[in-house]
Amino acid sequence: MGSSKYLSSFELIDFPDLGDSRGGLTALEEFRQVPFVIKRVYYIYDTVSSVTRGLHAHKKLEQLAVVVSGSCVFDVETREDKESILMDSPRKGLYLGGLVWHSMHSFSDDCVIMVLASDYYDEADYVRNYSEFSALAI
Ligand code: T46
Repeated sequence: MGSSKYLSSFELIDFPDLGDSRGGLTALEEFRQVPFVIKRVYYIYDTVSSVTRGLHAHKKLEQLAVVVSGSCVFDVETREDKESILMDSPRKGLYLGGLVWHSMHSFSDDCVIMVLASDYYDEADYVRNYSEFSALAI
């Protein structure tokens, strides 16, 4: 085990399906499906399939990313784990807790990513340099 002072974990969460014959419905509630207080919601759309976004970690921010339409791949990395996760359902959420290096790519044309975040936007919380991430993750 390392001694980083930062939370550093990711987890794929399956949401309950509340849909019926009329269509799908998924609900996200604070401290139920979402393991933190939601202070901000943003969404990414009109994506370009050949572009890679992200390529950073956060120091303290917790986030839950939901691909509400289409699909894309999240590459996620902590000191201990590294995975490529295909996000292709509005019933899946990817929890990103703190120091998780992540990037998103292979966007479908209809991809829309909705992200719930535990804090307001703060550029000082971003770690945009991989060497800095590696040093903080120790
Ligand atoms: C993340 C991944 C999953 C704001 O001003 N407010 C905001 O709430 C956000 C999210 C971004 N911005 C500004 C900062 C940049 O000037 O919007 C611009 C684009 O942001 P960025 O290049 O960081 O976008 P992505 O897609 O690389 O990363 C985003 C989030 O920023 C990031 O926190 O974890 O999505």
